[in-house]
Amino acid sequence: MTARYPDELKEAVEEGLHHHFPLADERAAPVVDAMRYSLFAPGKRFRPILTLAGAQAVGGDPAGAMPTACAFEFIHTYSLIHDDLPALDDDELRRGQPTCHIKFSESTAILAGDALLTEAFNLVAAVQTEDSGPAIAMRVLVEMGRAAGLQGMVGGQVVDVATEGPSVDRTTLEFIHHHKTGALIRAAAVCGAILGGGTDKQIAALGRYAVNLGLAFQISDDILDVVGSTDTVGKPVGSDENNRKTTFVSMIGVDNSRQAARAAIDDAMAALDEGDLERGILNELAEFVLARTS
Ligand code: GRG
Repeated sequence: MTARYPDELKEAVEEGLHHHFPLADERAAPVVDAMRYSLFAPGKRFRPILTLAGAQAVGGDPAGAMPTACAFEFIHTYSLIHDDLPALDDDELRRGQPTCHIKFSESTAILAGDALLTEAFNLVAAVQTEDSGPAIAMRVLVEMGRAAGLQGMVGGQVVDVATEGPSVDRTTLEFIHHHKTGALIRAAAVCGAILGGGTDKQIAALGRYAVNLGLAFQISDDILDVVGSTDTVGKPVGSDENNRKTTFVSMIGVDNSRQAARAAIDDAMAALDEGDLERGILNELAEFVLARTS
């Protein structure tokens, strides 16, 4: 199956990232270079696209959500940089190029990640507040903070690190996925709907869509680690097995994993109908997740 990817939104995000890249004193150049290197490496821009699509799905203007969309990509890039560090996954290839600490140094990579995370919140607090007003921007900041911190990505990473080696049960695996990957994906979509002026019902429905999309995204990542190629994925495949990690594939096999991803996508699409949301791009993203090769 060849799924269409929303390239027009991806291009808009690329422009947005250049536009909203933070200004810095030239003495910070070594870290700024590392931030640029990782941020402008070829990524799918999945989370910021979801923010723009979320705004559009509730009838809002996607352009009005661009600062927040970019902030989500800053946070995502920080997580990749830090996750690749020797103290965590110790990876040497990301987005088809040497990881940040290999290209620069460990200390530079740590600071580049720290700066991207912090600048994400600055961007929303300053620029999005100016565009959307303090009440809306504050709602975005709360969602973003929850998704990035202990109740989300960092919390999921803690459990992931703590359970390395021994096999984990399905409940624990789903906890890790929902927090480590799903929380940011959910928040990216929900913030788009908030910025687009969605109703509470629409925002909740979009949240359910994105939780399921995030689960399917992670299951497909597990599948790609077994059946994908390093060239298209842009990072080493087979690493889950080499690191003896429990994944959906190691737990239930490739075919059942594909079925689990399909079931999650079916639930995601049902949520869209429930919330009277425009399917358009959200449908494309769901089809992409099922068919992805990168
Ligand atoms: C808090 C340090 C820290 C880490 C959090 C999210 C995370 C844990 C680490 C990121 C690394 C990782 C392999 C996460 C699993 C989720 C995932 C599939 C990430 C890759 O996202 P894509 O496919 O990547 O959207 P691109 O490069 O396209 O943006």
